[in-house]
Amino acid sequence: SGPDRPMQLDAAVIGAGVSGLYQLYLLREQGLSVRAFDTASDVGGTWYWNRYPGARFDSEGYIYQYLFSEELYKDWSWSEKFPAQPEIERWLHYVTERLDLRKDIQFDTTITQARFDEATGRWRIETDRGQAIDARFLITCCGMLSAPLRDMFPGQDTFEGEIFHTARWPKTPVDVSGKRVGVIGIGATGIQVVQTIAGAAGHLSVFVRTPQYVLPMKNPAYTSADQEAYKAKFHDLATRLPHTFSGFEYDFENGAWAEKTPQERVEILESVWQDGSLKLWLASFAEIFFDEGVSAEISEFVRGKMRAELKDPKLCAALLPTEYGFGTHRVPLERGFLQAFHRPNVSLVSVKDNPIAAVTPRGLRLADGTEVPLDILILATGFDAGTGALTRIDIRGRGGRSLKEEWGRDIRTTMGLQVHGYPNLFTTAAPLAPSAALCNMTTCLQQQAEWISRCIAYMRERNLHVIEADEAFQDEWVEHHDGIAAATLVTKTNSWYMGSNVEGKPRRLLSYIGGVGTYRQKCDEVAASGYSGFSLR
Ligand code: NA7
Repeated sequence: SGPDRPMQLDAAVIGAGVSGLYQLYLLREQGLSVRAFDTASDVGGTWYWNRYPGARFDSEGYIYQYLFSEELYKDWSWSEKFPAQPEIERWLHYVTERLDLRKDIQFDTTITQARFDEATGRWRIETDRGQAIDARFLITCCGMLSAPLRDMFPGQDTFEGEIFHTARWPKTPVDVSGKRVGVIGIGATGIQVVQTIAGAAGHLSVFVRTPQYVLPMKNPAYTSADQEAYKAKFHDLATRLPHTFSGFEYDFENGAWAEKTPQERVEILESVWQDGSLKLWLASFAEIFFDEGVSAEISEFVRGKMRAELKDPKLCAALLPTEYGFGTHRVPLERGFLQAFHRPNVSLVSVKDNPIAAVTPRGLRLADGTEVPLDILILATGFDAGTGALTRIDIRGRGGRSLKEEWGRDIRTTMGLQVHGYPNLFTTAAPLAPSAALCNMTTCLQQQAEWISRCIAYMRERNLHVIEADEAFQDEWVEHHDGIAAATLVTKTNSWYMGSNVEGKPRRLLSYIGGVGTYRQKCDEVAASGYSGFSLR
C-alpha cells in the first residue's frame, strides 16, 4: 500500500509491548483484520527499549504474567522472583510465538499522524515510511513510560564521550570498565543502573537531586519446586489479582493503623519490610496514602532502615528523604544501591542546591562552576509519562482538534479508555486509569485491553460503527478521579505521577488511585449498561 491505496484494517494497534500484544490477540480472535505497528525492531515495548544494565522487574515475575490463559502461564518458568530484562524480553518473545502474533506486527514503523474522518467514521493513519492506513478503530498501546526525556541539558551535543538515556540503551554492550561514568537520576531506573555498574566502573559519579525512599529487594533464584509452587497458585491469582488495590498478590489486609498498638504496627512493618518486595508500600497500611500522621511514622520507619545501611551522616543527609512522605511517588526496590556509596570509586554529587548547569565536551558543569570530568554520561532522567507517547503523534479528532494541544492545556480522559472528541480511539496506559504508578502493569493492561475488545465486539454485534465518550461523562470521570486524588498525599509530592517532571505539563495525578478493583467494577458497570456515557451509532 502507499498513500494512494491505504491499507484497510478494522483496527490499528500502536505498540507491540505487554498491552499491544494482548490487544492484537484479542481483536484477531474476534475475527477482525488488525495490525500492530511498533517503532522498535521487535516485540517487547518497555522491555525492548530498557536494556540498560540492571534493568529488571520490581513486580514479581509470576504476577507480571498474563492471566487469561492457564497454559500460556504455566508453560513459562521464571528463573528468579524478580527477573531481569533479558529474561523478560525472552518471555514476551515466547508469548508472541505461542499466540502466533508476529505475522500481524509491522516493526521499524512509527505512526506519525492519525486523523479521524467524520464522513467515514474511520481513522486515517500515516507512518514514517510514507504508508497510509485506513482503520475503523485506532488503539494506542504505547505504554505509560515510553517517551524518554533525553534533551535535558544545554551542551549535550558537544559531549566528546558517550551519552545514553537508559530507555534508549544500545543492543551492543557498553563497557564501563576503567571509565569515568556519571549517572543522572536516582528513580527506579537510576537505582538499578548504579547498583549494577558501581563495581565495574572506574569511577562512578551519581548526581542526586531528590532523595528516594528505597526498600530492599530479596530476589531468590527459583528451583523447579518454587516454580511448581507459584504455578499452583494460578487460579487463585487469576481470580484475586484483578480485585486488589494495586493488582499485586498482596493487598491491604492488616486492618486500620489506629486500631493497632505501637508494638503491633512495628511488627507488621518489620514483616512486610522483610518480604523484600513492594509489600510495605502496597500492602501494609492504606493510611500511607492519606493520613499525614501515619505517613510520617512509616516514613521514619523506612528512613531508619536506610540509616542503618548508610551509617555515614553525610550520606544520610544526601540520601534520606525528609520533604515528602514515603510512597507518595514510585517506591523503588534496591539491591546494593545504598551500599554502592560506600565504595571508594563511587561519589555522590548533590545537585539539589548546586544544579547541573550544562554538559561540556569533557563532562558536566555545575552551577557553581565545578567541572566533573566524564567518559560516559547516563541519563536516568525518566519520561514524559502517560501523555508523552501520544502527544508525540499528531492525533486529530473531530473538527481537526489536536490531542497534543488539548492535553497541553488540561489532561482529560474518560476512564483512561477514550477521550471525548476522538471517536473510535481507544487508549491503554493512558492518564486517569490505574497504571504504572499504582498498579502492576500487566494486571491493568489486561483489563483495559479486554474492556476495549468487548466494547468493539458489542458494537459489531449491533452493527454500530462509531463510539465516542460523552463530554458530560468525561467531566464526571475527571471529577471523580480528582476527588479521590485530592484526598491523598500523592498530589502534594512532585514526581512524574503529577507531571511535575516536565516543565509546563498540566498538574494532575496521571494514575487513578481509587484502586484496581474499584476501577474494574466501574468499567464493567459501564459495559453492562450498554456503554452509558458513550454515544454509539
Ligand atoms: P524517574 O522516576 O522520573 O526519575 C528521574 C530521575 O532523574 C529523578 O531522580 C530526577 O530527580 C532525576 N532528574 C531529572 N532531571 C534532573 C536534573 N535536571 N538534575 C538532576 N536530576 C534530575 O524516572 P525513572 O526512569 O527512574 O523511573 C520511571 C518509572 O519507570 C519508575 O517510576 C517505574 O515505574 C519504572 P528529581 O526527583 O526530579 O529531583
